[in-house]
Amino acid sequence: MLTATNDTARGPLAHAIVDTLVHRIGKDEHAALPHDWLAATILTVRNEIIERWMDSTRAAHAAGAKRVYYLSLEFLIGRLLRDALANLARRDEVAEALAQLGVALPELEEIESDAALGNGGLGRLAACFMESLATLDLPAYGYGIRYVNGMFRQRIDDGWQTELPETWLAHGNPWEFERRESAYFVGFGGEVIGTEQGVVQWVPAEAVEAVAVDTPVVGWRARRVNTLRLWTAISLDPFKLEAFNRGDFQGALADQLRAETLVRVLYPNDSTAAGQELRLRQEYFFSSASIQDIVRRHVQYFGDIRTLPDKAAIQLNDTHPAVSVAELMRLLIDHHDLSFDEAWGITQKTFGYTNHTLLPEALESWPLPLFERLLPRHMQLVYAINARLLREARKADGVDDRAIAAISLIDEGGERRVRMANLAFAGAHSVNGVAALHTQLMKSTVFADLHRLYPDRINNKTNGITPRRWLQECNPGLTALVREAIGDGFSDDALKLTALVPMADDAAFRERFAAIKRANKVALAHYLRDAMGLRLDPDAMFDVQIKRIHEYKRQLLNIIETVALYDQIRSHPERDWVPRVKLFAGKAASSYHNAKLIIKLANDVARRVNSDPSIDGLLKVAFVPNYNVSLAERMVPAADLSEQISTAGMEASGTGNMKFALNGALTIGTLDGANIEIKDHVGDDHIVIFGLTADEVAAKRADGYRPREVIEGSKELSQAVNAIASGVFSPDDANRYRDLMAGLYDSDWFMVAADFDSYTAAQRQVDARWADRDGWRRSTILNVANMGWFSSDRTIAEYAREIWGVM
Ligand code: T68
Repeated sequence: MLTATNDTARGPLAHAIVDTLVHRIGKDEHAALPHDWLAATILTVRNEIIERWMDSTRAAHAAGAKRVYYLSLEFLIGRLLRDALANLARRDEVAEALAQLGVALPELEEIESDAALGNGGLGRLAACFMESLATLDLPAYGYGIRYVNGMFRQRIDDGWQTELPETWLAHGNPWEFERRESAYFVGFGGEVIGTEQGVVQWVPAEAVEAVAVDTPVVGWRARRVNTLRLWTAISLDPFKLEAFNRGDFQGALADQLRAETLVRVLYPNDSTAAGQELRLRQEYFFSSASIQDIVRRHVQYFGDIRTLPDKAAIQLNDTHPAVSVAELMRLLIDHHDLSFDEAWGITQKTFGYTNHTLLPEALESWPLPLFERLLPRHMQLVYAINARLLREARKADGVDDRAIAAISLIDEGGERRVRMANLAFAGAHSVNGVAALHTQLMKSTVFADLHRLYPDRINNKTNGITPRRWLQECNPGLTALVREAIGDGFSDDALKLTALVPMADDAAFRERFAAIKRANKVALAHYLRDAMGLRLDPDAMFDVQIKRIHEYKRQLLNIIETVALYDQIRSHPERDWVPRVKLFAGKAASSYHNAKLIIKLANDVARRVNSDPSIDGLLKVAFVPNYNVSLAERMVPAADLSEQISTAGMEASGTGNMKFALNGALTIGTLDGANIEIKDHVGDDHIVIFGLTADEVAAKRADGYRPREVIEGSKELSQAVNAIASGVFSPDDANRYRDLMAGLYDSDWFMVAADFDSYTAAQRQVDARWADRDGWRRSTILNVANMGWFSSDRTIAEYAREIWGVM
């Protein structure tokens, strides 16, 4: 902290912050700790946001506007203060006021905890979308769960991942507003009874109360402030006095415990369906509360539930909220007395569904007995929807029994299960993929039969990222340079970044661009020195792979290539090697054995390589612990090379790929997900592509791929794999990687061996480009210039026009 200044130098904002500190936090300036200053600052800034917020809500109401509802079990929003100040254009002013109080704003920003209510790309996409919705002045609500513990904190102990609970609420959360008045009952279990009037009634065996907790989301230039409404759970009868008096202390608190458990923790699996009862309970809890809230608001504002699709667009972020389809049907039929057909028409017109993966293990399906026990009324409705769907299917040409089985909401192969993707598809008028290739593959694989039946339903909305957080806030140096070169227009319309194209040929601009990249690398190097004792040369190439650890993302390919490179450097020290720093970061799902082993391998390789004096520091390897949004904000601006090397056909889109390119890194990548569209925008000469295409991967798998032959046919690859397998990097446990490497020989589902030679060649091409300093800078400037299309403003505008009908 700076030293405090005297009272006379203080302006009104400084006085307001002190006033908040005293009257809201209950501390005086001398007793205040950094977290007290942070809370006082947020509460002061919040006042301005609240006024915009109420204006936004009133304006939407007065206009009778259609609202967008984004239902997502994950919102990976990260820190909020810097984002809010930037979008309010108040950062300098607040920094100045705090300086008058002897407090440094950057230090406060640094201690704000990350709201990590998401696993990875899917949750971060939801956060970017919320910001773009507000920026485009669209009335929208995000709906999710206020997890007490978000994504776990990762510690690396002796190279192994340890998971610790993330306590993001430890210092309270000054951004949120609890709305006790917006509360709904959510039932579970019990039975369905038919009354004499033919009315169906669900009598749940248990119920919790969902209570809304609202966070304002500020759009760029504070044009609009929308609401992120996260549900928390309380028990209806929190403390059973009668049980307590009997001495049954646990019984007295049992209901409360059950309610708290519902919202206790985010499931930390990405790309895998969780499959436990608690997960289905979470999904239904937040879906039911959200749908009840939407229906209540609609009826209150517009009177007639039949006009719901004109006034509400509900987007399902993956299948996690898909039970909402059945929940809306239930409310329309059982509570609003609509016929099944009328209810179905309204439901389909209201919902859109976004798919984020084709991986079979990620496609949610629930054992039918579990679904029926927990949600008996919804089970009946799923059967009724299915009957209607299959009736329609049988009427269509060329639909045979195999197609019927694939279309059905019930998977009958083995233990019967409810297929949530099919339910979401059937219940929505729009089903979208998140990049062009992914959408094509949806049509030809997972949804092929549904697509034949409803050929207009699947559409593409290529993902985007918000350029506020992912350029302006995380990379102020580059932002200032761009502003100086082309004016400020790009900050309202990212497509205007193309005005930078001619600057790529301007030698003086290239120098300044390179100096900013270097400064970002120096800053990251200092951070990593303090955080983990690493010493990095900022003039080496920073080669970065940061994302969830998953076999399909192929961190293993990168590590094996690193081992091969290490070997080459040792064998040929006389060659002109490009100094490289290989940085990895990412979390592994706690139950994902191979992913955890890959983290250990990265750390084992790092230890060996970094302590080998014979390579003279030409190669450094590091695994940076606890990857999260804040760490990404540091690493992305400092990267030279962006590793986007998934097995083609497996990464639906990727969004990290966009963040790096926008910040002036060159991409090495496969023709997968949005990499393909990035290549189309930045130009073939300004990206390094390698490896099999999605079609080639599929063909190879179908033809009986024999990785053993591939490995044995490549000297470099077999040497690297055998070194790892035989314990060169794990002398303390020589067998540690034996099975992992054997898996490459025997099956290699992710085509690591098949793509290895092509990847190595691409890496040497990267080295050659790096050696041409002007060429490298030209390419990376052209990346920045041509990445404007990947703004989430463009993505949201497409959703708004083509799916939601609100623009
Ligand atoms: C990601 N999916 C895709 N899933 O993998 C990525 N899954 O290609 C894409 O860019 C991104 O979505 C945004 O569209 C995920 O992040 C999960 O996190 C997840 C969580 C729970 C269950 C299944």
